Amino acid sequence: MALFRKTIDKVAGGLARTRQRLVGGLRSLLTGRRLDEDVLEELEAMLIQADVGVATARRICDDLRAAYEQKRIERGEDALEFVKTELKQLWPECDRGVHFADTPPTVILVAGVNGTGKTTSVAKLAHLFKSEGKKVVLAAGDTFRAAAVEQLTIWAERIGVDIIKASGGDPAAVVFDACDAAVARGADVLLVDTAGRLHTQENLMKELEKVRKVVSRKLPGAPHEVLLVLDATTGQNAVSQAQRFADAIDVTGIFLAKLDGTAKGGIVVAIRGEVNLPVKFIGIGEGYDDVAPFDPDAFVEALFV
Ligand SMILES: Nc1nc2c(ncn2[C@@H]2O[C@H](COP(=O)(O)OP(=O)(O)OP(=O)(O)O)[C@@H](O)[C@H]2O)c(=O)[nH]1
Ligand SMILES: [Mg+2]
Repeated sequence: MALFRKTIDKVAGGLARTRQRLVGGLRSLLTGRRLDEDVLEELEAMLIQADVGVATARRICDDLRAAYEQKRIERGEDALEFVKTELKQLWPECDRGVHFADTPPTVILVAGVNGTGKTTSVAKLAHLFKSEGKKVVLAAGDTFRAAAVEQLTIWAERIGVDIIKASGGDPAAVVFDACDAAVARGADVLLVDTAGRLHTQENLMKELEKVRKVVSRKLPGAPHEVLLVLDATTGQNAVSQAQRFADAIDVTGIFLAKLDGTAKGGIVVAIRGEVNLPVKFIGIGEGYDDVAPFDPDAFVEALFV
């Protein structure tokens, strides 16, 4: 319970913008009002503006109208509590935990479009796993962008984890070496950073497949996770990126970065509604500690604190 509270407080900091806009807006709309059609319409618009998705916004409003007509709720203030409960119910039990290997190392590939926050998210995961007592090794699989290896090296030093870099420019070769190093060093987790790419860049998508193949040949069962990093500030774009990447490669989960940078944090809801992939982690700042496993209850509580 104390841990849950701590998570809520941490996530709440990162959700300040969304809370101010969405929950602040709902509060001032609903306080002292009856739930007439005008109010319901405005409420629906606010949910849509927060990017929860049109269908979900409509459904919440329909449920709210029904509850009002059946006198299950009466005051506008009760509607806020109702919305909160409805939001929590959007996520049935689903597979949000990390799939760890039975025999370490667990290999996690981190992929996504340019600039979404992949390298920072790798650092955050490294820190998170390290703080759980796991030995972490990073693979600098972005051999494309000049400063990428340097950027990851700085994170590795700050966090205090090993990093495997390449001499050449082939990410598959780096990952090949990194798998060996992870085994030799008794690592629990190998995190692989990759270069940014669009799902339409066929050669780069093939490169990613090659990396995956190398990993699976070296370590049967690997990669155990392929996390797609999405930038929450890009709104519905993030949703379509997720759909396209999921079609192109086997994504196992989403790391939703930069939630702190948007007032449209409802995108978490839209991803739930429109993409058949679990959000496993959220990024809520630029520091390596600005990360939390995604927990719907904690998320909604944090939104409404
Ligand atoms: N506010 C905020 N900024 C973030 C978050 N995650 C990443 N960033 C910032 O986003 C920018 C890009 O982050 P990177 O980790 O370099 O992104 P990337 O996907 O590795 O970029 P490429 O390798 O160039 O494709 C940096 O300025 C990060 O500090 C986050 O959760 N919140
Ligand atoms: Mg990067």
